[in-house]
Amino acid sequence: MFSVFPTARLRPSPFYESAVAEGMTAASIYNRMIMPTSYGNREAEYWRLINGVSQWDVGVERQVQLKGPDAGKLAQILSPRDLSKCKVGQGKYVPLCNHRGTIINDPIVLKLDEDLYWLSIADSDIWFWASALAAERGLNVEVSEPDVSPMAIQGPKAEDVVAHVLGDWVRELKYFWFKETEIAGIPVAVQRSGWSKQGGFEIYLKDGTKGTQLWNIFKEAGQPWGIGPGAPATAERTESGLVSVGGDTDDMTNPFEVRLGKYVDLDVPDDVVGIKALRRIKAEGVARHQLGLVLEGGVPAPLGFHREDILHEGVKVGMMTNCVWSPRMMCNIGYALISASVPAGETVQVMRATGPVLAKLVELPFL
Ligand code: THG
Repeated sequence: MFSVFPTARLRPSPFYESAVAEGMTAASIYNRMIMPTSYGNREAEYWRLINGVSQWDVGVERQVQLKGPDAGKLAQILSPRDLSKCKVGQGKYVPLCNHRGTIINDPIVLKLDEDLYWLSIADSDIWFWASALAAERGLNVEVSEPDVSPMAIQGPKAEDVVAHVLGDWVRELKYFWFKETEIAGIPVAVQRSGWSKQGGFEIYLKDGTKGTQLWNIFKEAGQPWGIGPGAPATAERTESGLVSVGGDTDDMTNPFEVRLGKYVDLDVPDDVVGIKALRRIKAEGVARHQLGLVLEGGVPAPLGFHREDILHEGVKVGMMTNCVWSPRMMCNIGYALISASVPAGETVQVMRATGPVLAKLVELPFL
């Protein structure tokens, strides 16, 4: 048992008190914030996400706001995905890369207005990166981290809950599109999105003093559908093939290696960071690729702090970046980042802490 030592450096989410009140038992650190990861029964939380509706404190998904006449220009400079046709009210998933074409983050870019964008970021300091690039390129844009914190409502019954709170119009919202509105006077943006493949919405709270109030509105509204607390679920996201940048990637990984090539448009302008490297990588072909691993053994054996080596015919060909028990497949599954010369269908050895384990390579997603 441990508790969090509060410091001004480790920022609580506006939903932190609700998470504690709900009985949070485990947490991780993400964007220098506390991210709840369990409420004591991961298996029950998983099935609630698969069959019902789950409420997540994902306030750690910070927004990097670009505001001003050059906001769109900066958004495109940061994004190797073409944003020229992105409409106000639309979001797009974008792998951000550095000048070597290495993935440094994978935000959802939200276009709130012609001169206003949010990058809803994964776990790295894009605020520094964006403000440095804006200054270096002489752009007229203000880069900031606004008081905006997402809460996710995920699962097959999420739409009913969100429609109950906001009205049936949310049922018409297209994937990654969003709308700014109010809930009991609380300013929010509501988007069809979330880090699961079970469907759902994210409610971006625009007033950090209202976290508990907003949490309780959805908690109460969701009772008829059996809503309960949960968190981004490693088992579900792995089954679904979602990438966790920083976990499944290392400091050399490009988007093509981890199945994100479809979010790269090679004909974006030359001033887009990393695009020249990405064109070269695409032309040369990748050295590694990401596949699924189905491991032998009937006992849950998650990955700890370290990635584990993968051997093929006795030779190290890469690493397992993620491993989790799949309650639907009834086995341990994981991701391999391995030499592109080793295809799906092959059997490999994963060098686990407890000894070598055989695993079969498969295409992603698993389900
Ligand atoms: N929501 C918001 N911000 C976020 C995340 C989120 N920031 C951090 C992190 N998650 C960013 N990473 C992802 C990764 C995958 C997806 C979204 C954010 C995702 N991908 C789908 C897929 O891969 O199948 C769809 C992508 C597409 O087709 O455009 O949803 O969850 N606010």
